[in-house]
Amino acid sequence: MSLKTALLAGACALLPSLAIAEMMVDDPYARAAGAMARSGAAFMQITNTGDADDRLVAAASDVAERVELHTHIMDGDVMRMVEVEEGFAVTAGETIALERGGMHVMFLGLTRVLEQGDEIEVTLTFEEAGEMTVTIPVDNERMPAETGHGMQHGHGHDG
Ligand SMILES: [Cu+2]
Repeated sequence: MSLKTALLAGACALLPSLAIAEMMVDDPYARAAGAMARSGAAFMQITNTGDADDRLVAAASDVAERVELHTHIMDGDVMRMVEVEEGFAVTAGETIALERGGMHVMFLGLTRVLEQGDEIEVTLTFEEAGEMTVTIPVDNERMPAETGHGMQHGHGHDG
């Protein structure tokens, strides 16, 4: 792992045959519930376009005192959100959806109001692909995706 990390950091461009994880982020947005909100969340699709399995292990942003990776679990009849210490697996060639009611990037202790139309920066850390900073628009008006691949008909979250 340390050798591979060193290679990725230093010379992956020179070693095209090395198995690498490359991440693409689609359709990101962030939201907070109102101007008084102490917390918020970010949602997006993450695709591993490389040929090595990878894992989102951390996220960071200056908009919050703490940024965690969360998901929702059913606790009896109640849906609860919990931190996922081990992060979210993103298998080679797969796309994972961070969405309402599922996996998300959690902002705890907002340092500023997330206004509609603002842009925030979030740095995602992947085990193999390393750090990636994403600019994410704030969209407090966006409705949860309830049809299609939503939770109701979903295939579960394998994160
Ligand atoms: Cu959360």
